[in-house]
Amino acid sequence: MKAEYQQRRRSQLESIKKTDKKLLREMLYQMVLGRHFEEKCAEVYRMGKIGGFCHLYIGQEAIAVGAMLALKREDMVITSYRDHVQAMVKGMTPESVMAELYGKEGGCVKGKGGSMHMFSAEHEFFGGHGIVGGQIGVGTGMAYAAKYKGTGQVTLCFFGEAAVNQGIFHESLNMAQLWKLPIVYICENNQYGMGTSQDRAMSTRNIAKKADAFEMANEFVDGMDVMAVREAAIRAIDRARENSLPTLLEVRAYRFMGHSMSDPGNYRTREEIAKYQERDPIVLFKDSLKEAKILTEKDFAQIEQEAVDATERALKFADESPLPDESELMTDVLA
Ligand SMILES: Cc1ncc(C[n+]2csc(CCOP(=O)(O)OP(=O)(O)O)c2C)c(N)n1
Ligand SMILES: [Mg+2]
Repeated sequence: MKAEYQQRRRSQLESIKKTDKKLLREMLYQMVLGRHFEEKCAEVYRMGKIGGFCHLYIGQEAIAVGAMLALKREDMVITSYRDHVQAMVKGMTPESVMAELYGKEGGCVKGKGGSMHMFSAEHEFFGGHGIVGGQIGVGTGMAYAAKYKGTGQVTLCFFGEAAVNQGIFHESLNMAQLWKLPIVYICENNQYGMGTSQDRAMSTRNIAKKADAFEMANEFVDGMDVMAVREAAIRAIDRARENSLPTLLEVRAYRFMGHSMSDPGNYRTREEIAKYQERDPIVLFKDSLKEAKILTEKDFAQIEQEAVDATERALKFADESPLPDESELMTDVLA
């Protein structure tokens, strides 16, 4: 494990040297904010301030940050119910995400969506979807629309590894390659679909190669290494923007927490979780930035403080925001 960690750091260092320092700091900040925001969510959920389903992103921060900070502002993103951090990395405020979690009027969809349904058309963020794999079809349609209208937008479509077993994954990839759509499919392989490990549900470990069946470009990426994710995302986004072609990225990470707040996680061992926590993507990135002399412990403490402050402001905003008015009951609802 030690040798593997050293190897990752060496390759991360190479890539850090080629990247703008301000951007590196922003990447670290977004990862730390994502982690702290989600830890606070768990805390206030237990206090009863958040109701319903709530899926945390802890351990997977390098995927959203590595991929999304390689986008242009006008590019589009769609994801599953594990969506709080993706929404913030796309530019939505922590206030609007936390108030949504609280079911309050100040939330990004006025408190009517909750944890699984973050949306903001203004930020080109199209959910937040509870149906496993549903966003793969919708995201493919978004990419089709962008191509049809000639907007030049690229779509990033995130989904879990369990969604790959759904028919919609295969139907969508076929169409995307056939119609040459500007989309990047990002499979966040956290190795579990609820309590079921990938090994128990899929005949192969190799998800990236499934794209070969459609003659689609594909790559396997280390999801603990934010720079590796960024580099693979840039290659895929360029392919979409320059040549209007899709890519499938399989990004392997690990879900540090249970599937949702109601999951005690009895199906995996403490040892297994500890093994992955040893390679925490935030610690890895921080250590590499220190080695590259781009960051000091003091800078890191400053970044952590900024993340704490931003989360505290979001919690205060959500607490003080009113509940939605009764007159909102039937607005924005399709029946
Ligand atoms: C069509 C459908 N089937 C089943 C479910 C119940 N369900 C919710 S999450 C989940 C597991 C999905 O795992 P994965 O795609 O790997 O995403 P992760 O939760 O690991 O991010 C399942 C089976 C659902 N929401 N939708
Ligand atoms: Mg999964």
